[in-house]
Amino acid sequence: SIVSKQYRTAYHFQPPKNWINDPNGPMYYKGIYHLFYQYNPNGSLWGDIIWGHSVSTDLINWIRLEPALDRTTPSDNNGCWSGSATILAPDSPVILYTGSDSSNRQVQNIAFPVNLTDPYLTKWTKPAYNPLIEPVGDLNSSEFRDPTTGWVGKDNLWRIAIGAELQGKGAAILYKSKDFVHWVRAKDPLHSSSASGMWECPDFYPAVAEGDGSETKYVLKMSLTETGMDYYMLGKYEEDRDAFVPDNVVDDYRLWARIDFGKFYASKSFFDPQKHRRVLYGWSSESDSASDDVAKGWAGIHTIPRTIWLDNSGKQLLQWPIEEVESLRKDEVHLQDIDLNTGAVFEVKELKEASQADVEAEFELYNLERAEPLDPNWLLDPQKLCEEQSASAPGGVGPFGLLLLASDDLVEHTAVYFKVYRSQNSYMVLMCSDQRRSSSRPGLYKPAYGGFLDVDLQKERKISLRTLIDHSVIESFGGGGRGCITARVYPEALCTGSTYLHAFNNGSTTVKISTLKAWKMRRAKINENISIRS
Ligand code: DQQ
Repeated sequence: SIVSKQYRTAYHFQPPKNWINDPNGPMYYKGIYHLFYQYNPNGSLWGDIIWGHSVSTDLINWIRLEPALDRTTPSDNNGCWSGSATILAPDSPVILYTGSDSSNRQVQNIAFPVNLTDPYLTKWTKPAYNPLIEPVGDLNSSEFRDPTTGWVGKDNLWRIAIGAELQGKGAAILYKSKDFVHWVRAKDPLHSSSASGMWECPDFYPAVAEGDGSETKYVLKMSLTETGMDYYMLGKYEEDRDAFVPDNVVDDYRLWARIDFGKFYASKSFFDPQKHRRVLYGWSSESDSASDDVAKGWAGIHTIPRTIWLDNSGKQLLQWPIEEVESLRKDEVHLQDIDLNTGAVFEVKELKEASQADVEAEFELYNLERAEPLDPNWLLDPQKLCEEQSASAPGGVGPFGLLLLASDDLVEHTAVYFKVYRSQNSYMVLMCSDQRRSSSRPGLYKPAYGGFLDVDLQKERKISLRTLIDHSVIESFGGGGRGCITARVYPEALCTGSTYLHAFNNGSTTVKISTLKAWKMRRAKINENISIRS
């Protein structure tokens, strides 16, 4: 079984021990970032869920506080589940969260900070009038949870959305309130769709735009229980009807845009007024077994916070690790103009510690003529395509990319790579993260993840890849943040030896690494101890 400390992260968020899942209630309040999270204080499997709480001034180094919400009342004694923070007025942050009540119904509760002069908002209190919202009428009491951050309409009423399944459809149910305490359900949901079942952890917000588009686009994000993945839609918010209207309506969730193609779920965002950006976190669960998690004494991490914004075309979101993570970089390696011919495996020898690193590579394509034709059916299942067209299978333009956390004999490695396909008059880029050879340990979940990226190769024949490597985490950003893949891996080499970084090309045309920069990453200070008590 896995007992090695080598799989713990050095700069990804996790508590000192035990189980964590969803990020909850992220906010910036009076100079401090707050992050709450689903936490089991009693072990490393899901259960007994309460809200852990940490604070930070840079979103990278975190101080652990006492849990903010515990299972103390009839409306939450079976669990303090996911929810959000809203800052109602300059001096009043509040939390809305789902309680699993004494009858295991999902109800919505409120909590307030006890002492607003405590900058860390250490202690929270729940009023006796909880729950605020109960699953009545056509609501299913086991499919009704995860309230969003509130927003105010032109009529000055507060609004929130709650994840649900209504008559077999995924839905974000809308509620309105004058005082944030008394809530009335709107006649229609903010949005619902028969393309999927239950929506967990909905998130709804105006997108921060790259250009200055005249019309504000809104984002509706949902987490699907049926796939364990996060999806989003871009669209309009019609305020008079209180409806989100997606730009594209489809009847199959496989056609929805994805926040991340990999092991990434229950993400949540907040607007950071200090840096004028929207910041997103996700939960990445383990890919080892439950008995491994018991042996390790911990399970679950949060991804590095990402800035998320709308690209110039208005058609997709882009994501990039927040700039603060770069403060951990040291020992820069800088390579330029390396041709990767067919079959090339090029070791980046200068990177001495490949298990805790940040790598940025840019691949230049000389020739697109050999790109293989795209079968449109593949668009529905890129993951299967990554399985079939593996990194070692010879191709036309690609597969090329990086081999990460590789053992010295290359028997263990995770391949993160691209392959270019021809589709009508343009090109489509497949991005894959293949974990199937990531470890020789038994009992691990080792899928190949993937998705298509919308990179305009006619304009610029370059594809970039950024990867954050942190022991058991490989978080990759393709095409400048057009596609993200988070993966969990447990190489034996991390425990028995060193790990290495290589670039490779198994396409039939040469690809050039125009630049490759890599850094060793310092350890961040994350939740090392409870050092603040109130
Ligand atoms: N996790 C929470 C729920 C949420 C689910 C319970 C998503 O509130 O729907 O821990 O991972």
